Amino acid sequence: MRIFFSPASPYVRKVMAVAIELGLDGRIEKLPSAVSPVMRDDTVARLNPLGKVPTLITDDGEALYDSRVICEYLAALAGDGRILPPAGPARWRALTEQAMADGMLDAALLTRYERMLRPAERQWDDWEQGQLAKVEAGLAEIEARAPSFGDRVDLGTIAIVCALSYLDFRFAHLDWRVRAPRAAAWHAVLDARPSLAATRPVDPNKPK
Ligand SMILES: N[C@@H](CCC(=O)N[C@@H](CS)C(=O)NCC(=O)O)C(=O)O
Repeated sequence: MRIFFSPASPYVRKVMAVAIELGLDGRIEKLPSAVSPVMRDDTVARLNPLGKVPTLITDDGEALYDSRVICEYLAALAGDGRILPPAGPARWRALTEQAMADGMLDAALLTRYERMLRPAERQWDDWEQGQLAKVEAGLAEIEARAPSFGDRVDLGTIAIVCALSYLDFRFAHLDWRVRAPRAAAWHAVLDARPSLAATRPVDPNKPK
């Protein structure tokens, strides 16, 4: 399998962490990408009309996206029932937590694109505030749920770690730990797990 990859993408991180958990990472070759909402990467866009990463090319040559579909595909390939429980309340909980974490990321990313890509005179503060309100509400929900997470490792908790780490990576000024101390303690433990430690975000533009 091959995956269009970015070392900074939290969605790619989620997929790669899941692949490591499932023992499938060695079967996935990383392909470079240069995606952006204002400058499409034609190589990616030829396979995924949305022009986004992650996009996975299966051994059968099928292009799969987005990260949620890829994670479900990898779980099915591995015959896994732990990362994505096959049925029942554990499945709906993992999928809902993934949707919440990915939604926080969608909002954070829109904010970042607004600030990094839109010309300064066209930027809209209310837009940023609206998106960051989603991030904050998600953070409050994670803090409320944190005592129940325990040592559960599934698609929901992996997605949440990726979302919180992305805040560290691109929104350090939000200082989320101050408002979510229980989530912070939980995050520190799960983020040190090999699958997540090996996939921490890296800014491709910063010297190593
Ligand atoms: N819902 C998608 C989101 C993927 C996404 O937004 N990826 C970003 C990189 S972190 C991207 O490709 N951005 C380029 C664009 O928006 O055109 C997923 O879960 O895979």
